[in-house]
Amino acid sequence: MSVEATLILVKPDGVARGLTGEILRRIEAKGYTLADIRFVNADRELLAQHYAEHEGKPFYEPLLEFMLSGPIVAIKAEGERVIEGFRSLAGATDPTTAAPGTIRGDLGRDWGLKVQQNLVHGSDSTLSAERELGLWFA
Ligand code: IDP
Ligand code: MG
Repeated sequence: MSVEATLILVKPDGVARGLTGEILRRIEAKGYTLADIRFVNADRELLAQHYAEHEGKPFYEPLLEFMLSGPIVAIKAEGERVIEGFRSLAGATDPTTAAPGTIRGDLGRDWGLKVQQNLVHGSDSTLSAERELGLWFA
């Protein structure tokens, strides 16, 4: 096993709903270390780089609008296998069907909007984690 670092974002819906503390609590309760944390009002350029893989998809523009709609809390978390571990804590992308016990499953739901407002982002690989940490903790 190796100690990894991952990028976690509390998206604008999570911050607006006052769930930042609950999400941090779950990360810490799992035993991961909070290595860095910052409040970010992201600009379009940062978000376009962050979500480059989704450019051209139907939900891309609404996703950027959503991510621009309010402050985001960016977290660098560390621990053994934290990348897949946090993805597991977060749950499936669609909060309606995300498993109970996960952040999205317990706290998220479908609000009938164009974008799935699913509270959190977590890097999905070591390559993504390095790239994304470089963007948000430049
Ligand atoms: P992930 O956040 O679980 O890794 P991705 O497929 O990387 O999911 O999508 C990035 C974000 O785009 C999702 O978290 C969600 O907010 C939004 N999204 C993904 N798929 C859809 C969709 O089919 N409709 C609306 N929004 C979506
Ligand atoms: Mg993703």
